[in-house]
Amino acid sequence: MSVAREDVTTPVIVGRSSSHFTRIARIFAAELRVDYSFRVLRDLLSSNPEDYGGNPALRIPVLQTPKGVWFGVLNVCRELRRMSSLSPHVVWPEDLEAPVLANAQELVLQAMSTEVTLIMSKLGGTGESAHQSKMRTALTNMMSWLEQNATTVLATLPSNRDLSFLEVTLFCLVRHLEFREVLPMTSYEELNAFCQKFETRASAMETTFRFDT
Ligand SMILES: N[C@@H](CCC(=O)N[C@@H](CS)C(=O)NCC(=O)O)C(=O)O
Repeated sequence: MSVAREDVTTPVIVGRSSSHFTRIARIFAAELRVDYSFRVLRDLLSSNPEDYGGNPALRIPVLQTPKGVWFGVLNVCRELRRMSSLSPHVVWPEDLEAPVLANAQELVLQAMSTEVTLIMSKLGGTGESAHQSKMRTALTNMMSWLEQNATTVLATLPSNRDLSFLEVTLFCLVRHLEFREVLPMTSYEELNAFCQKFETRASAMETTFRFDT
């Protein structure tokens, strides 16, 4: 189903229930109490930008609103914040001034992208190349860094925050690595403890990863 931009009165998130980038947007929408309809991208191998809400990068999530279309999860989350009638204290990437926080955000987003590349190359049907094996090493290194620094990261974030882009992305990354069986996560104790706490939020419970049917 394709939704023309002129017809959008309720915001539309284009994505997949199995996508970690999409889940970030949906968690933000739930936390910010922004209603939306969800348009599932059925074929991740489609080369038609229309299937991706018009995103020429052929990536999800995309947010369509009466104002326009938003590509990329950070843009989507920022627009959801502007649309919300609530005023929670949200910590954004540019607020992360301590190196441990800025580096954590960088590594979380990089790990998410590396994971996407590993999954997509598997979907493409090729065997593991030297570059893919390097990416797997990088992914493991990044997750070890995040495990070692998780306690400091969480203690350094502003204590009066309601929500942070860093925590939402970290949560979606860890749970997705498990869900897609890209990396066993049982030995990452600090990250698991963080996720167990984070997933008591209604926004996390409502957006559990699943494959769309
Ligand atoms: N920079 C984008 C990346 C989004 C992204 O990589 N999404 C994945 C799904 S989780 C995707 O669209 N993959 C399709 C592909 O790699 O071809 C963002 O911030 O939203």
